[in-house]
Amino acid sequence: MRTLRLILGDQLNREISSLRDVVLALDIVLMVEVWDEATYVHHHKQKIVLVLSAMRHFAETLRQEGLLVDYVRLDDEGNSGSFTEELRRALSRHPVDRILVTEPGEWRVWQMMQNWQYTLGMPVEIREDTRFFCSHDEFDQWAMGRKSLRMEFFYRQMRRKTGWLMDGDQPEGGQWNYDRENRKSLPQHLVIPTRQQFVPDAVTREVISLVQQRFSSHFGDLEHFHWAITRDEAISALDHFVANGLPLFGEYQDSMKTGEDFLFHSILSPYINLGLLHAREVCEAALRATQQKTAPLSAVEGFVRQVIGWREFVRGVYWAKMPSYQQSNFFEADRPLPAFYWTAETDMRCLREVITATRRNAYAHHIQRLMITGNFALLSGIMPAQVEEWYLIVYADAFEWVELPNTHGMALFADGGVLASKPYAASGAYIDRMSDYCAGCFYDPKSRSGVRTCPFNFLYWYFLIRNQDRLISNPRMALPYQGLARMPGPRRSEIIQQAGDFLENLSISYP
Ligand code: FAD
Ligand code: DLZ
Ligand code: SF4
Repeated sequence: MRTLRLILGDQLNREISSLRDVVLALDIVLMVEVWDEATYVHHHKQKIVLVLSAMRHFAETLRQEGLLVDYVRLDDEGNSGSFTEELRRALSRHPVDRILVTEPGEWRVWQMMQNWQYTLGMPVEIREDTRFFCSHDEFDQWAMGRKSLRMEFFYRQMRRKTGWLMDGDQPEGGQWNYDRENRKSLPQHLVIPTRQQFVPDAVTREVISLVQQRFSSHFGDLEHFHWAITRDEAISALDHFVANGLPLFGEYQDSMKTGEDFLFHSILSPYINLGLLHAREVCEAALRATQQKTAPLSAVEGFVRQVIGWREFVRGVYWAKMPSYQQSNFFEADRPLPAFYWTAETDMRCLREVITATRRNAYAHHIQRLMITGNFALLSGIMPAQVEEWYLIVYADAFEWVELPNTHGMALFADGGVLASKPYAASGAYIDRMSDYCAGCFYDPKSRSGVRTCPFNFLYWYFLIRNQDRLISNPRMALPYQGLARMPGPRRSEIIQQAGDFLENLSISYP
């Protein structure tokens, strides 16, 4: 039997299930660069370069192994622009008996695949994506009958399953989670590791000029393209992180600093999501650091939790709840996304710094995504669909299965608490404590009235006032609502006035 094996742009791993049992010199491996995938949202230019160049390099490694690879480039004559039509064209080039593919990461593509057998008139086998620790069935079984889904309990199941950081049935060191030790603000003179930068080779340079020509209107700079493109480079990035970032990863995970775009974060998410690195090998590298005593248990536990906890958990929620998941809008947020999310032109320094870095790197670290751009969108009542589209566009690691639950559920609480137990809402005081942004800002996080009052402060209280009926019964919101109850009436009115004036101007600025 001759098989046409389609490999998608985020399935760039030799262990991918669709390449299992591949027959050399008989089966055809098909990889296609298609316009639809580059434009279903207008991805950051660096993301398009990363995906296309990594695809081209991966195809070459398969060829070197002796596999028959049929590779369609974006600017090849006759390229139809879609997965379905490229499969149809490939079938006319290759007489085969069936099509084989690994399930996609995104619901949108899954729906497309459901029609292939019928529209292409060819048997289609869709295999499970075995790169994840938890299958869809296993997640559904874990979720069944639970009143609420909480990452912490799911994570413990994953720890038991992998046996990582376990002492029999108990967590190593006596605690499941060392998050309490992970909330330090950054000492001023701490030396921060430099990001490992990869120099674009000839293939990447060719893709860069293609993207400059064809996607010039997309968001983002290309001058600072330093991503790893091959598996070897990605392994080097992993080693660099384990040696330099991991030891202090936990302690300063929630910190933010002007001009330091990466701090102690791994910058590995695009590689794991594309398949250049396997989540298992990333965790194993971190675990070796505890054995070799080059990183403390708290840092390694914190890192492993992100990968086998959060990453697997959000994927589970996505597939368990789609497609209705993205329809909810718990706060009935209806404000358009402000223009400064694209231009970075705002006097709010925290937002300006994060959005500028996002444009430069196609990256922001978690706390910037959650507590700066996400927090502002939550407090201001920006439409979930527009915020979600922004997050899907601007980051190199953005794929809907991981972006949507993080944005819709974690940052915006638009799912009403499916994913998080309370909204991550914070005032300027939090940002002032965790960053140095406020020091150079036009606004003052301590001021209560006047033009320099930090917008995060009145927006925070206005958010609580506006959503009191929705949130007051949440036990985790008891403290903020006690604070609001103590607020004198005139102060409350002042906040409503300040927030109203500010938000009115914000809407006007939408392009
Ligand atoms: P590190 O801080 O070094 O963490 C290590 C690894 O853990 C990451 O590489 C990633 O694989 C995993 N991880 C950490 N946190 C999460 C999380 N919350 N969900 C899933 N995996 C996690 N991550 C994406 O991969 N793609 C996205 O599109 C994406 N969108 C996000 C949108 C919002 C609003 C928020 C709040 C978070 C989003 N995240 C997303 C999660 C997280 O912010 C990124 O994974 C992380 O910042 C990537 O940088 P890093 O590799 O340096 O991560
Ligand atoms: C993100 C992306 C882009 C920009 N281009 C392609 C492409 O040309 N060909 C391809 O196979 N995949 C691409 N991708 C990744 C896909 O969007 C991704 O595989 C699906 O969203 C499924 O998760
Ligand atoms: Fe952001 Fe307010 Fe601080 Fe300015 S003062 S950086 S707006 S939190």
